[in-house]
Order: sequence, then structure tokens, then C-alpha cells
Amino acid sequence: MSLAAGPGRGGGGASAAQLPDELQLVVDKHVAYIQSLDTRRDELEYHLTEHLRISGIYWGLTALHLLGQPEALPREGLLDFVFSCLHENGGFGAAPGHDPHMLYTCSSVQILAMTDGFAELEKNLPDGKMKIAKYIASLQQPNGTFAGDQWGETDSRFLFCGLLALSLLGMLPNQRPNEPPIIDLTAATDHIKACQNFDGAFGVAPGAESHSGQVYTCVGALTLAGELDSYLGEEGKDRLGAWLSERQLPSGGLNGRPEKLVDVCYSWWVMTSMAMIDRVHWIDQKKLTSFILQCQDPDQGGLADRPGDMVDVFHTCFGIAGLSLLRYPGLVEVDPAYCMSKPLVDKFLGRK
Ligand code: GRG
Repeated sequence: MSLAAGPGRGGGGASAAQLPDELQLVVDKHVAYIQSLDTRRDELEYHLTEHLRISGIYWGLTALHLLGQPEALPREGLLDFVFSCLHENGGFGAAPGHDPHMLYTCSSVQILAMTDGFAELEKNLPDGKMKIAKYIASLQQPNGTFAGDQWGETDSRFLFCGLLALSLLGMLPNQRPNEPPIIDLTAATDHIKACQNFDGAFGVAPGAESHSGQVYTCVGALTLAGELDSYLGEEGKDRLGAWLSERQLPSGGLNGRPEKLVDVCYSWWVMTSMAMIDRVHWIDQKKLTSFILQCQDPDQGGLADRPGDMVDVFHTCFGIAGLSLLRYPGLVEVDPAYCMSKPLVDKFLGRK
């Protein structure tokens, strides 16, 4: 059975209603699960996850967009929360009172893009877009990479988040060829290239073990910089694609690196990297689809890392995003670099 191109995706494949029970995505349950998350303030887990709250909102909102329910969370409440995390220097913390950090600044910019909130940003912080861009630029290091915050830890995740957020702000040097560059994009991509290993994959820093999460950040950064094709070429894509395709285990699920357990989130990190190098067909898509669907809680909604485990919003987002890449019927198409609805990103960036 083909799961390709369902309604709204321009193809003639199966619709969700034609699929057998074990291949049904419980869309309404997932929407209700995400809507319920902010009402669980008396649960320990709510407080234990405060340090990543704004990313949690990005994960939930992205999942809702891909499920075709972009308005299932109240826009005003989302914007109020985002602005309560904003600092004078243009950075965002994970929650009110938390220090600004690149990861949460990226999630905040993504939420602002998804909620069309940039006009409100200017009311909360005059010249807000430029202040956010300058905060991001201030974290670039002499060797081209980016720190996560003022304390200086570096990681290819932070570099990618910097480029992604700048791109949504329209402030990447390749988006403004006639303006003085706000960051050194060549130094940034040189650093990413130095993170590539002999196996064709990428690590968190030069010389670090290949990991598919970092493959996403490095391939995504090269995509945003417009350098992916010229740098990798077909041979580089084949070598990286071979390493990524070895991430699939007999259960159909994917792991992040050799000898590790499968986890539904790698359905995103691995598959979107495959999408950016045009090698999605190197994975058994039917088996992966089935694995992702087994990670659902069919009663309460949400997805877990593995079948039978407790669900959470992180795995819910990346499982659904993986299904979107696999063209599960009825889901909105996801943009591989931005991990947001592709129609939204296309419109937002004025892409055809
Ligand atoms: C815009 C989608 C988006 C992301 C922003 C934060 C970020 C950029 C990317 C994270 C990439 C990454 C490193 C993902 C991997 C996450 C993960 C499950 C790490 C677990 O690592 P280990 O070593 O697990 O605990 P393994 O599976 O290797 O045993």
C-alpha cells in the first residue's frame, strides 16, 4: 500500500480513511493532548520542564500546524507568553525570569513567525527584529561558530539556530546582499564543514562523533546558507545518505548513531536530513511509518520515544513531523530545514 501524497498534497495516494486501524493517526487525540498541556500546572512534570517551556510551545504549535489545526492554541496567550520571555538585549529565555539563550530565541522567533506576531514584537520592543538579530550576531565566535549564551558553550545546534532565526528575520547576509553583513556566514559554514567526519556524517564540533541530530543542524545550516549542493555534491550526499540509511533497525525505527536504541525523534533528525539530500527513498518508509504510529497513545493522544512509553510534546512534534516527511495522508507538508509548515514558511519568506 502506498502512503504517498494524500489530500491537499497534490497526489493521488491513499486518504487516511482508507488505511487500516493500525496505520491510523489519531489526529483529534493529538490535538486535544497538545491543548491540554498548559492546563496541567499541578503536575510535577510541568514544573520539571520549565527550563525548556518556550521550545515546548514551539513543538506543540508545529505539531498543530502539521495536523492542520494551526489555531488550536489561543494566539494572544501564545504571544503574551513569548513576550514575557523577551529581554531588552533581544534574546529570549525559556520562561519568564530565565536568562536569554540561543535555543529559546530560535523557538521564540519560530513562534512569532507561526503566529504572525512581528507587529506585536515592535510594540513590546521597539526595533525588536534588529535587536534580536544583533543578540544572535553577538554570540558568533572568532572561529565562525556560535555560543548558546553569554557563558560561551558552543555547539553546532546553536549555529544552526542562529542561522534559522536570522533567516526568519530576513537578516541572513545572503538575504540582504546590499547591506553590511550582520554575521560572518562564510566563517559559519567553514566551521560546519569542519564538523564533517570520514563517514560522511557530522558531529557537534570538529572531531566529535557523528550523530544524526547534529547531521540535521549541519545539513540545515548549509541549506540555509545555500551551500549544501555545492559542498556535498552527489558523492557527498551518497556517503552521508549511506550512513543515515544505516540508522534504520529491524523494528522500522531509526537510531541516532550506531549501536544505540531507536527513538521516534530520529524519524525527524534522520529523515529530514535525507530529504535535504534527496535520499528519503533509501529508508523503508512503510516500516518507519508503522513504527511511528506504534509510538502513539491511541487513547490520550501524544507520541512517545518508543512504543508503550510515556508520551511527551517533544516526541509528539518530531514523530508527526517525520510522518509529514513520509507524506502521511492529510498532514500538512513540513519544511525540512525550518521544521515548520512548508506552506507557511513559503508564504512568510515570499518563496514560490
Ligand atoms: C528547529 C527542529 C529545530 C531544532 C533546533 C536544538 C536543535 C536545533 C537541534 C537538536 C539536534 C539534536 C542534537 C537532536 C538529538 C536529540 C537527542 C534525542 C539527543 C539524545 O542524545 P543521546 O546521546 O541519545 O542521549 P542516543 O540516541 O545517541 O543514545
